[in-house]
Amino acid sequence: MSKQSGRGRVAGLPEWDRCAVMGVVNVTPDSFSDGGRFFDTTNAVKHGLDLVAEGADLVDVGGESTRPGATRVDEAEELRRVVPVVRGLASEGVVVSVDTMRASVAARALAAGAALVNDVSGGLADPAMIPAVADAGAPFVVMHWRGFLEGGNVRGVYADVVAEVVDELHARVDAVLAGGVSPDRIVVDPGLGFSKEADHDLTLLAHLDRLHSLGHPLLVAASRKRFLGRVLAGPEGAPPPARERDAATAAVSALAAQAGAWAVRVHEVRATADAVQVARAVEGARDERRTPGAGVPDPARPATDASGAHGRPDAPAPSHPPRAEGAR
Ligand code: PMM
Repeated sequence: MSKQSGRGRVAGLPEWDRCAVMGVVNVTPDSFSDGGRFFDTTNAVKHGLDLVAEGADLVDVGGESTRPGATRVDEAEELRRVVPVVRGLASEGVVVSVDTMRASVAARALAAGAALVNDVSGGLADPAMIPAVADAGAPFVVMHWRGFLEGGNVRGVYADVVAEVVDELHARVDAVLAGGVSPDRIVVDPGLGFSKEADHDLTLLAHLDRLHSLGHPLLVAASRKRFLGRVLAGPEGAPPPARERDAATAAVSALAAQAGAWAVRVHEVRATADAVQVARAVEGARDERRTPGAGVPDPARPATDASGAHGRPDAPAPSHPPRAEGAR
């Protein structure tokens, strides 16, 4: 099996014929790379629709910044930020993911039409999260997390970052399964930048195959993160600001797609949509050589729709919209 076709699928979501693109809508005043830009419902919904038009297959809506040192937003405020945006996007047929550590927010977002719960704490921050996801029959992203980041990166000490992240994720997946979430609805994520230094992030990216050993589809969320700033700055230089890391992000998207990631989570969608499309075409050419007649994928071919508790039969055709000749 090729690496790309080994990316797996998630029950309850559409099935894409390549690495999926998850666009980010942060409905926050303080997220590290786009805080404040989409802080009201109308702007946030419009931004989500723009991301879909640029090639996002699903849109991740979050109302709480996870940057180090951020103070937690209270539950009522998180609900106020997230639920109307989820409802607005879902009503337009967008496949919506909700980025939250709170069970109550996850449940209300699912009721408003979200199809996936993305919890950066992997169910650790709120003991009610796993039962809520299990009750709803929703797909669940389990990210590697060692706790809230107040007080510096004290938890970011590893003897072998790959082995420890894999082991700790394994334990979380076991807990999620024990809590009743169905195995075919679990996605794992190494949690780049969370209690990790730049070298840890790079080492994890170099060993995505080891994360595949967990046996669940893999989400890679490198977008604009600090380690990319470090790479671009070189040993002595000053890192470029977060919003100047999109080309580097797209490079990671291509690498992740090539390594068999199920999806990549990004702020700037267009370049990543191109990156995963190219990765798919290269994979198709490799398959064609192995199996004459298999062919390069037709970019206009819509992805297969999957059925399931949270499948959205009205989801937009996930292949990226054809771009006008000479548009860029
Ligand atoms: N990173 C951020 C937020 N949500 N979700 C997942 N699954 N994985 C991540 O690495 C992740 C995430 C960081 O915040 P941002 O939205 O400002 O990039």
